[in-house]
Amino acid sequence: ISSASVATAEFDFKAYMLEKSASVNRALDLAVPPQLHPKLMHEAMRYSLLAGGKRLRPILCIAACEIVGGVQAFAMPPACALEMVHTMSLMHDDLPCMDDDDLRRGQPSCHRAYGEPLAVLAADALLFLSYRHLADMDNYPSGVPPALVLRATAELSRCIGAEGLVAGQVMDMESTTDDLNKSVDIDRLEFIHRHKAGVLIEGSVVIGGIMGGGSDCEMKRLRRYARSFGLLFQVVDDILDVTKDLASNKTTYPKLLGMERSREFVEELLCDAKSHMEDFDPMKAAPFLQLLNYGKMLLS
Ligand code: GRG
Repeated sequence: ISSASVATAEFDFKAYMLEKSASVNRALDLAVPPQLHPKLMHEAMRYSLLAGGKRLRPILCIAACEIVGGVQAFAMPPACALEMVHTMSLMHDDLPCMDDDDLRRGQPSCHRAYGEPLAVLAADALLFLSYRHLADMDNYPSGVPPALVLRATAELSRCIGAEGLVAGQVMDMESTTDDLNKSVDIDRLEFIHRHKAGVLIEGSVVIGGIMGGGSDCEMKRLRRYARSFGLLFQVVDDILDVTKDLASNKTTYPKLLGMERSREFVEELLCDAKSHMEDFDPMKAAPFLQLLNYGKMLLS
């Protein structure tokens, strides 16, 4: 038995996720003060940001900082910034001009609770707050080099804009059609998944690695892990949608590849992601390995 499997078996994943998400929630609560004017806008920002959610991106960011030898406090401001960006992207995604969703994280979506104009503006405000929070050196313990924050800022911008989230969303919108002759092919579906979900997951891991002072070699391994994990996360989601009959006219991996090949693809991504964790300290790699197991467990 390898030391990695011993460490993974001994690691209490549930307790880890609960403890990390509680720290992230405390930091997010402080990051958006409730009493500022305009009051309703701040209320809407907090309504969406503090509504729950797994806090996957901030936790990946903190875990990546720790795996390369950094401490949680170095990664907390970018971790919060990542969750703000993720939340604002969900707020925009829920709008009537996009997915028109009534519910998000178990409560009425922001535009349902506060109206469309305020939901747009509260999401915009969260996007800019994310950069302010990331760039403000007062949010870091002393000794964090501003150059790392600058690198993290560049990485975040790359993930969000025309090469990242927004590109994935545009491609997804262009691909949503009832016309069966205009079906989405596998390359296009992979592009959408990698950009809509994958890039922010990759950014979370990479930004954590940057804040922890990871070496070039460590950063390469972290990025590769995150790329495979990000796609795995979406293929698992596709399989679950089809299994639970939620996919309707959505193009999914099982629709294009069949269920068996999609499950094999999940295995391949899992093996690949695992291989990039091999040279890290097994105790610190345990959350990354357990997240992969968790993804696979959802399918069993
Ligand atoms: C960034 C300016 C800007 C605009 C956003 C609308 C849009 C452009 C992008 C949409 C991106 C989107 C909705 C991607 C889906 C991402 C995803 C996998 C959501 C589910 O993530 P979980 O499972 O959710 O981590 P919780 O609620 O747990 O955080």
